[in-house]
Amino acid sequence: MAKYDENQIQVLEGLEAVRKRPGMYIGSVSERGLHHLVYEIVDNSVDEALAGYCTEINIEILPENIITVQDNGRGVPLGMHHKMNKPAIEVVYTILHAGGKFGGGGYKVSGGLHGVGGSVVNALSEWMTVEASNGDGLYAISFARGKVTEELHKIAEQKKTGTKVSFKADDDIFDTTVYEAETLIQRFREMAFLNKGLKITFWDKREEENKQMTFHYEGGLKSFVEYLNKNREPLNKDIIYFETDQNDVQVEVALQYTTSYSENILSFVNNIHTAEGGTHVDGFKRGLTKAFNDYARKFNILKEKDVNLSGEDIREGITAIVSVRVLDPQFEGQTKTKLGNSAVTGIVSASVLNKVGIFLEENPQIAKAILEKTLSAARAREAARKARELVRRKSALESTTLPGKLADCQEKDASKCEIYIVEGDSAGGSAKQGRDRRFQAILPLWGKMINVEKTRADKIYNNEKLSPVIIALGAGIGNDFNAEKLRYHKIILMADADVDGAHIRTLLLTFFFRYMRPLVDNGNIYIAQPPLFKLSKKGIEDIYCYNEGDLDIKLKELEEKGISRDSLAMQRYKGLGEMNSEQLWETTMNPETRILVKVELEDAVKADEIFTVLMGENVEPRREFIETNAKYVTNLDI
Ligand code: 28F
Repeated sequence: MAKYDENQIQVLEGLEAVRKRPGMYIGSVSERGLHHLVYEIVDNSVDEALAGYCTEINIEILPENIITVQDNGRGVPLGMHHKMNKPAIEVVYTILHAGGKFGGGGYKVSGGLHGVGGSVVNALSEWMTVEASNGDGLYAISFARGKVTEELHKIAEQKKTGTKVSFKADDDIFDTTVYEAETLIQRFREMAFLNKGLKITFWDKREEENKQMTFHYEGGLKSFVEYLNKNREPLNKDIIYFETDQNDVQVEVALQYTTSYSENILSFVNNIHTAEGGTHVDGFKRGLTKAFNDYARKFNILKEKDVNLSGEDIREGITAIVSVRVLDPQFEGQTKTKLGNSAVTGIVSASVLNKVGIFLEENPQIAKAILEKTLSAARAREAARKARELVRRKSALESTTLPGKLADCQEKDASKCEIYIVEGDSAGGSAKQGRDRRFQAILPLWGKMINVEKTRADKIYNNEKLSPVIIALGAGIGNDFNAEKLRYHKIILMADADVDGAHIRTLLLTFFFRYMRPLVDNGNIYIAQPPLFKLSKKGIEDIYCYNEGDLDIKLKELEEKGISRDSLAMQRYKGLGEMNSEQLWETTMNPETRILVKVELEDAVKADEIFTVLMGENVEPRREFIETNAKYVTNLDI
């Protein structure tokens, strides 16, 4: 009978806690949580790289979604752990938070969900095997759901050091155990950018995929900025890059200006993407603004009496990565991705002010080009403010200047209201008739709208296609955006399933992503799914199908009821206009029967890239993107 000393009990309690509430440790048991398992294990190898011992990490997905991660670090120690009287390798992979790999001294910089480490992955895996070599033989230990099934034993002679972890996620825990290669690839690419010189290889060996990629960037963050700007026109050819190390805070920054109007700053703490920003970003902005204003005054681009250039104008067109490493990061915010350490602000601000100041002095022509752009942004913002004042005054004067085209709803509580933004007057007409006017408003849009990716804020306000949307939603745009003033909590885009419909939908989504970002982050935006086919036959109710798969299922069901396919009339819908108001209500607007797709942005980097490619200046990357992705497009009306 194995003696249950306090160590075993600690292990069992830890595993119990993790399996009972996995969401507490990996965020969720959805596909995102599944992917976190991989990130946690990879983070252990990245720690080994940060300590200077690992130069390569290889990740594979095997058939049946088995993951293997291998590094060429020192190998998890095989010796007895001083306190736990069992091998360190077992401690690292079974005791919660045993990660503190380098104790107090070194950096425990692994991130994932703030260093829960390999023991959580072990607890949530049907099985896991950890192999390690410290230089005199390869040893292995195996587990099932975190419990040892095979004690540590030697499996081969091996001089090379390193660690290899293989695991299969537990079907009993996760909604899905099928990995999405593209999502993992995004994160591996990011890890390689954040850890310059580290080579990460990925191989998806599942039959239908067989995808192999290698990420290796000697340029680190510089390569990251190049990657983010690959579809933009740079303003300064070479990328401004520097790293500093002060009071246990490592700062690494890369930035480049382009002709775009958006501000694109990505920030990381100990390799964790801080989507909500924090003190490192505040410090970056403060240092940057001061560097440019000091330079502008020193070289008389700003006169004594001129007001300072605003941070917002200075950051127009910037792509920047701010990556810091701190010993004890304090994470705040809704999704715990905002850095709270106040000391970091001053450290980052000082290093940015110093390094950017030197760069501007050494590159006057680049300084001039950026400042010219800043000054025109300031003028445009002033014009936009005036335009906004005009719109506001106009709407203040005739307080009901809601756009004429808007058929508003009766309900006044915005959380119960929804607005359909409909493409085309005909569909708009039948939507107005078919809707439930108590809580559904209709705003028909027609023709092409401007592409905000290529336009500055002042043009947005005056655009007669977009201003009805801005006024109808009532929450303003850009820095003025105020979610409290939103008049409808559901904004539903309803357009034809053809290329024009897709184009107007993409233009609207680009506009929302660039100028009303909280709508996207808070999940206010939906896409209506009109039916693609209608099956009809005398004596039975019309049957609507929403895509090819749905059609096959419905046809099979009818077949089983003895109704053959050729006894049915099948209509393929080319556009919303082909439905009358009852059909439109029944199939696409009635909350009981409709299908809505909520627009969610999993990954801001990916979304930014898509919007820049699809809507940006350069044609070439767009052609490339469409050619690469065309095979995924279904039902494209030719
Ligand atoms: C595929 C996953 O887990 N790699 C790891 C190491 C290396 C050391 C270590 C890990 C000491 C006692 C805490 C080796 N030599 N890849 C990995 N590589 N853990 S995990 O040490 C664990 C600490 O418990 C290591 C000297 N120092 C550290």
